[in-house]
Amino acid sequence: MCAIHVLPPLSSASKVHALQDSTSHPVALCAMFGSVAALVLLVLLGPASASIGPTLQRCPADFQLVRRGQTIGASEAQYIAEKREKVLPDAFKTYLQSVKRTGVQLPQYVEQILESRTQLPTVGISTSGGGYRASIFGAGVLNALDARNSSAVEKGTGGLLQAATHLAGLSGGSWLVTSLAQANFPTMQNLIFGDGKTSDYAGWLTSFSLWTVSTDPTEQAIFAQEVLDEIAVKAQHFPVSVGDAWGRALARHFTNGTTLPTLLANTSHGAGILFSDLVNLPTFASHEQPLPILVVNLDSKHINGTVFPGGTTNFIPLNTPMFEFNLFEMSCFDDVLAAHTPLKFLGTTNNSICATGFDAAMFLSGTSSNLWNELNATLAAATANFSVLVNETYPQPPTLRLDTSNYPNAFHGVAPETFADAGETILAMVDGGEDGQVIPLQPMLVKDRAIDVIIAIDAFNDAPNNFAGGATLMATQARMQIFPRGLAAFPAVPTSAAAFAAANLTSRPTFFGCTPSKTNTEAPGPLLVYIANGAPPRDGSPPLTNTSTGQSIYTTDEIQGMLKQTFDIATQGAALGLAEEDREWGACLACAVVDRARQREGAERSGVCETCFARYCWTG
Ligand SMILES: *[C@@H]1O[C@H](CO)[C@@H](O)[C@H](O)[C@H]1NC(C)=O
Ligand SMILES: *[C@@H]1O[C@H](CO)[C@@H](O)[C@H](O)[C@H]1NC(C)=O
Ligand SMILES: *[C@@H]1O[C@H](CO)[C@@H](O)[C@H](O)[C@H]1NC(C)=O
Ligand SMILES: *[C@@H]1O[C@H](CO)[C@@H](O)[C@H](O)[C@H]1NC(C)=O
Ligand SMILES: *[C@@H]1O[C@H](CO)[C@@H](O)[C@H](O)[C@H]1NC(C)=O
Ligand SMILES: *[C@@H]1O[C@H](CO)[C@@H](O)[C@H](O)[C@H]1NC(C)=O
Ligand SMILES: *[C@@H]1O[C@H](CO)[C@@H](O)[C@H](O)[C@H]1NC(C)=O
Ligand SMILES: *[C@@H]1O[C@H](CO)[C@@H](O)[C@H](O)[C@H]1NC(C)=O
Ligand SMILES: *[C@@H]1O[C@H](CO)[C@@H](O)[C@H](O)[C@H]1NC(C)=O
Ligand SMILES: CC(=O)N[C@H]1CO[C@H](CO)[C@@H](O)[C@@H]1O
Repeated sequence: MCAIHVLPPLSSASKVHALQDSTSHPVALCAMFGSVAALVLLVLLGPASASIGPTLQRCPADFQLVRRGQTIGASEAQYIAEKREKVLPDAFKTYLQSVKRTGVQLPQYVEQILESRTQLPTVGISTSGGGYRASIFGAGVLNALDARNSSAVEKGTGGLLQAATHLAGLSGGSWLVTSLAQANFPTMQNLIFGDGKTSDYAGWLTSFSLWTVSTDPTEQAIFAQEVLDEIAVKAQHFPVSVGDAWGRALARHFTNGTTLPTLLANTSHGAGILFSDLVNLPTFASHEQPLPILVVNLDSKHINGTVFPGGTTNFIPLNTPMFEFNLFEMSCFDDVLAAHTPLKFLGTTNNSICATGFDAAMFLSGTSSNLWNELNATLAAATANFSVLVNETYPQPPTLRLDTSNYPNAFHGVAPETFADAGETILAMVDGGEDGQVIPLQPMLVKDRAIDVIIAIDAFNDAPNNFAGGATLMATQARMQIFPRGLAAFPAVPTSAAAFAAANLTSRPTFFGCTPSKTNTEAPGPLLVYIANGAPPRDGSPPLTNTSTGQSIYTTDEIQGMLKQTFDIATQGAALGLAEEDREWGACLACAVVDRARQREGAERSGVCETCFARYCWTG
């Protein structure tokens, strides 16, 4: 159980380490919170550091607060169309070259589709939550799909990342997606460790914890003071809560503006990096980056429903509408709301006075990873003081929740018959995985996105020893029965953890949706390529990828070890019943990537694709 200190001694890095072995959720949360006491100290300290925040001004003449419907916005449509035109033809050719290096003979249709301009598949990647473990595992899979990694190219998987159009993350996965986007799409090595050259971006700085940057109380207090000061400008016009402080703490790991030597310096630490501004970065201007999407849950007091069983952090009923932040909009694609508001003007609630600067990248990512609403009375005591501290500095109305990340409700009055929170002035948002869907799949089921294949990366800890067990796919399957209208079909998956385990679906890559139902051939929905952190390495070496969710300090060696094992998971496949790697895996993955395009053309699956599908498809 986690120790709660009223005043020093401060929770030290070594104490955080001591918590690592536990798999229990409250302890994981404890480790994330680090030292509450140190934050109490900060009130004793002096003056403000830099504060950047949203401002209010008259709205542009053509401003539209809400767009309705289950379709994507014009800006996204344009970005994807331009990417399709300018980037994808070469990206898929490069990917095909990588697949062909394995020497496996591909059916003619695979090459023909990947070399065409008009029949190219649409690939989305969804990367799960699970704290730093999930950030690292997700990065490891992206690395195995990256054309810039020559080992990945040798394996026949390199290049798929460059051919993807959408990249969704939630919670720990949102840290990966946000840092990757804002750092201008570096390689995974440079993303995690920095490139040692740019002074702007130094990597994830995993040598210090999320809340506890130092064992020295004075240093820790300086850090805490800065975090609190950095939300001063926002607090002038908007509600603030623990979610704002959390975002500022996370920014010291996942954005530009922080290096180890300047950790405590009065510099920006990424304040002012807006999600909607990222579109101006060079790799977005050139359409190289997939469109980043962060998923969050609404913690509504108006919704009663069944909480999906199984996951340790499941808390939000599955019948709650869910939200995403893409580069252009905050969106709800569920039919009960089906509404969108421009991200650039997040914080706005009418058409006359507009907020800008509200969509701070790490505030959004901190929302996607905000688990504070889950704390029970015992643990609430530990964080109450933190929330109280924010509230003492910037007093909030008694009705405002201090445990959630709060957004002025742009959808006030929208769909009052079906949207439970239409009457609320604030939308209280929390971690995107709290409904049990810990892989952000729903953005890939938006029909208008026409995703053909989802690479679903699972580093949740729903199985023993912090491994992934498939519960998150079951949650999405269950939710699709509650919100079926207007979304693409989700492939059938098993309905029990035991079934996942018995069929080894988490210990090797698995394809779902290989045989879409005959009645549904018009719109079969995407094929799912599921890559899970499900088992120790087949070669018998000690598993490194199953760290606890609460571990937030990692050495370089630890991370490199995890990346190496993840690389093997994502590049080796598994020949059924065999211990060694499947040399056809690169080809098999390509077969999955083109399969919906093949179906559209009316070609028959053949050659290696037939045997691959026999090997990797779950058929129920
Ligand atoms: C609250 O969390 C503590 C710490 O894990 C646990 O011992 C206690 O049983 C929990 N209480 C409830 C009501 O869930
Ligand atoms: C930090 O810098 C800002 C300007 O960037 C300044 O207003 C503030 O006083 C500084 N704080 C400290 C503690 O030096
Ligand atoms: C490719 O990935 C492997 C495995 O993680 C790693 O050792 C290597 O450094 C990577 N290469 C590049 C160029 O990033
Ligand atoms: C962050 O730093 C990288 C590396 O210097 C740079 O390419 C990128 O443009 C920066 N991003 C932002 C949002 O300033
Ligand atoms: C939810 O359940 C609570 C307790 O049973 C009840 O008081 C409340 O009215 C219900 N709310 C809705 C929206 O059904
Ligand atoms: C519009 O929103 C602003 C900022 O929240 C508020 O101050 C103003 O009163 C609102 N105007 C109307 C007409 O509701
Ligand atoms: C926050 O502070 C205000 C003003 O002191 C108080 O009225 C309110 O109840 C506090 N909120 C919470 C949740 O404690
Ligand atoms: C990782 O899995 C192994 C079993 O394969 C287990 O012994 C070990 O305790 C696990 N590590 C963690 C941190 O859960
Ligand atoms: C699952 O894997 C084990 C070896 O790890 C093997 O013995 C068993 O046959 C596999 N089961 C299926 C259904 O493939
Ligand atoms: C858990 C904890 O630290 N609680 C403290 C919160 O702050 C009050 C005074 O402000 C203390 O009395 C509690 O012990």
